[in-house]
Amino acid sequence: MNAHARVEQRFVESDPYPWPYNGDLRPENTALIIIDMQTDFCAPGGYVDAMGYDLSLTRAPIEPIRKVLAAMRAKGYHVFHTREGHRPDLADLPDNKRWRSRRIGAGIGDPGPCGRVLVRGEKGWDIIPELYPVDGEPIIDKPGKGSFCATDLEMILKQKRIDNIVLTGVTTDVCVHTTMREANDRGFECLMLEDCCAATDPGNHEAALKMIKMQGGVFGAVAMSDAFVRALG
Ligand code: C5J
Repeated sequence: MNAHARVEQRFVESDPYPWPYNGDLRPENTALIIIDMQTDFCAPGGYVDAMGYDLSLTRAPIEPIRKVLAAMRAKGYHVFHTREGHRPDLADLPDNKRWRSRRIGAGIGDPGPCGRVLVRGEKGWDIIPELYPVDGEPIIDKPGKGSFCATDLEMILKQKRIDNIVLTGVTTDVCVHTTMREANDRGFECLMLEDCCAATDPGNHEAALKMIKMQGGVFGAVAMSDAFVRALG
């Protein structure tokens, strides 16, 4: 008999290839990242609401994410959360980001119904109760769209020997896509869960999914959450 135990391969039914590419899907090497499911992005009185977008779009992934989160927690997978936000003194807020947001009536750093828009520590900046982190789940505070820019996410992922990243949250075309691109460039194997993400424009959501699948999966693969949960066994 072979002295080496045979390692079971596990794949998710996904597009454009069964994910992960090498079948090495285990709790030890795989992390769920829930991106920016904050009041500012998906509840009344926050940043997205102030911009006048339809909150039912960014709220649609809450229930599918909740199911994936429960399944992954139960099986001991890594879970990370991110929050977009700036220091109260706005030292990390680029002038052009503030200018652009003010121009459309949702000034970052300005007072709003949920406190100062996208400012750390304010009510609007907090993660929504349905998806609140539990002890031991790293929370990455990021000033930009990508979760790797000006954060310690890469260091923590490397330290925990994580190879595979499952992306969820909002918005598909902005923070989730930027994070996926950053992760793919760093060699992480990425899966976006289609129904666990949303954009403020449905056309952008669809386009963002299509971009991932080009060139044989240029940024990774895309799956529905039920297929993903099935693959966890
Ligand atoms: C945006 C994000 N859209 N979380 N942030 O400004 O996607």
